[in-house]
Amino acid sequence: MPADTPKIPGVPSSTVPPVEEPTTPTTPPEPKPDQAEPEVRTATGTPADLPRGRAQQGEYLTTAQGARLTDTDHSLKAGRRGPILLQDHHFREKITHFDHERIPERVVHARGAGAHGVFRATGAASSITRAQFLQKDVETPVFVRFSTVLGSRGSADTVRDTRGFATKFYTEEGTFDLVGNNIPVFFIQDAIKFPDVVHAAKPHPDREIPQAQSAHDTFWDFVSLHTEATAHTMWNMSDRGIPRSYRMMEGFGVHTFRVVNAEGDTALVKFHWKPRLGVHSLVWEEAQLINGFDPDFHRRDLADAIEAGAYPEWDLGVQVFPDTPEQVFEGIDLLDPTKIVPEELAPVQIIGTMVLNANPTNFFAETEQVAFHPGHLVPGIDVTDDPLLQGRLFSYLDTQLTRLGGPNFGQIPINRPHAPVNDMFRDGFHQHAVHTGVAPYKPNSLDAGCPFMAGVTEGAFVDLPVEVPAAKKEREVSRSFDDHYTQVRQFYLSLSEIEQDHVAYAYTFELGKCYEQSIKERQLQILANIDTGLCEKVAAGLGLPAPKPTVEVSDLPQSPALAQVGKTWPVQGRLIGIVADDTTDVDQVLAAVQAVDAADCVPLVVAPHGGMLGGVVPISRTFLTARSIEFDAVILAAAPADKRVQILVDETFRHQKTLAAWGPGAAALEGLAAPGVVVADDPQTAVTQVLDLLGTHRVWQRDTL
Ligand code: HDD
Repeated sequence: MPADTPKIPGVPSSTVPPVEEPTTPTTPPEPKPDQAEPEVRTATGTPADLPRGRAQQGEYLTTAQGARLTDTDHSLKAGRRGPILLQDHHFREKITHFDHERIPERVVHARGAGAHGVFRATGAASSITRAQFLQKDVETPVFVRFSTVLGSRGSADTVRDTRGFATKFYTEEGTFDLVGNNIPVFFIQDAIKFPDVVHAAKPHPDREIPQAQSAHDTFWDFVSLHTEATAHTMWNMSDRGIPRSYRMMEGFGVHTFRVVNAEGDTALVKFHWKPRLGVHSLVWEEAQLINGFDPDFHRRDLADAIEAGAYPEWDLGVQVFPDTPEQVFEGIDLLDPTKIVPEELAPVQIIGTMVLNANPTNFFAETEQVAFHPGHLVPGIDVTDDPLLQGRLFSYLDTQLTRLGGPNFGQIPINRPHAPVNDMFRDGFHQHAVHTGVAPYKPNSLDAGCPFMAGVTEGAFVDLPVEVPAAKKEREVSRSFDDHYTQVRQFYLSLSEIEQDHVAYAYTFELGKCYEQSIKERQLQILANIDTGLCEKVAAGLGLPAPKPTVEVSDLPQSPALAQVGKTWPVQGRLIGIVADDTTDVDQVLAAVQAVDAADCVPLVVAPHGGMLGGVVPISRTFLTARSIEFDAVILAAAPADKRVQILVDETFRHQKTLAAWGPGAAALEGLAAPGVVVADDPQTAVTQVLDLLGTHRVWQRDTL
């Protein structure tokens, strides 16, 4: 502030000493070793050597045009107490930019989390596809975005919903996007119904509630009238609708794709992602609590795991079918996206593995601006005539024009192909390239005819000359799409009894949130057609009579691959709470922490206060900040008489998680003798038993919900 600034009558001068400007920048801290920097792509597709760690790297704050600034805290006013002057170009530039910081959120899948990684092919697919990135030992950089479907960008993570699982492979032959979900079937068979299902499932247009969930009248109104949605709806009501973690979800390409090998032979395939950690879910009460206590649960879980070096991995697999003119396999129409092909009929053959090993550097630049499109195909992979896929081929390109502000979204760093681009596209909003030359057209002579067309031997994408059956134009689907129930019954009966109970509970919850009696009755009729037992359970919960089936649904063989419960999985990355207080033997707590750590799990010590326990063990959570939902298991090294610890124990028990104790901690488990409640002699034994029990995810024998 200049010393001669006139004083305002009646207002004392500031006594705060002026800040010295500009401040001297200090060197940014080195990134942690486990925070490997994701590759930053530039206009030419080569990694740029950009510094990281601070928002601003330069010495002085400048305007957007590079002029150095003296002050960014005060607008230019006519006197200290006067109006702001229109001439304040810095104020207007700063606020205008801020006003436009948000872009439209995705109309669906608005809430998501992304990560960088690498895909390595086994080569097993080389017999069916010539795609370069699927040949033996080829490594391809990837970016994956997981998402919920219904909620807004700021909505909670653990709602009951489908999860998006979209992967961008930056291959040497161009970008391939596999834009899938964690559920292998879809609500509709024809893309023209997409606005209907989305309008029905999104919050009601009058009050814009409820947020991010299907438990409301319009959703159930639609799906109870539109029975082709029955399969997807039941998958949503199953535990698949509330995954424990993005790292523990399967992914499905849903549609059938057509692949072609080097000899020109074609086959039909369905893509599957198989998580190395297994498929696991939350329980509904837990999911609801998480929405309040940690709405970013899935986002945090993914980022924390990657930062800790516990890189999540998935195997990519394909089910392969002969490319017959009918495109039907074992009676299942491969063009119907509401149907699966059970793995027992067509095993999933592993063709590669994906590792996610780097968090995005900037959420907006990467996770928000990434643009997927099922039409981003590479030579060797083509689409089929699935009417849902055909419609998607239009929608994804179209939506980016509004969301990312024009046709040049492919130039945004995260969307830039790693293959050379010579597209002859010019101009348009947000054009970043400075194209040279005068002949961006073909044919030309001024550029000596360049660029040239490629043939198969030069790695061109060739549209496969697939026969289209002689047909008339009509707004119809194939009659083979008509059965909306048989596979749904197969899915339900393939689940374990526990999972079936969860399904019944989920329907009862969701329909219980509807107001319209007729909607509940209509949905009960659908359930009666699938399974009378399921219908009776839900009807009893709703206090309504269970209708009789109106159609006869035949029994298909069960598909054990559809069930989640009953298998054992690796436990790496699981979070284990260790409750202690100032009376606890610190060496023993340390031994437990080390044993958990040695198993590649995460020990989180919970104590009455923050800081260190006995000056030795760092405390991760206090009784105030800890809640059971964060832990996969809880070990008690003490039994403090604190209500919050009691809640922690109660919830952990209710949610079928392992509880263990040693020494004084045993008192906290008194009266809880049940499977999965372990009292051990020492910390090591307690940890070993917990890790053992975690292999099945939950203690399913304990029927506490
Ligand atoms: Fe879609 C986004 C998956 C049918 C129209 N979809 C979107 C995303 C995923 C899926 C994972 C988020 C991508 C990201 O993270 O940016 N969608 C699916 C699957 C479907 C499906 C597996 C069926 C098998 N979608 C579908 C249809 C239509 C759309 C039938 C329209 C006719 N989807 C869109 C969209 C979105 C989108 C409006 C919103 C944002 C975006 O595309 O980029 O165009």
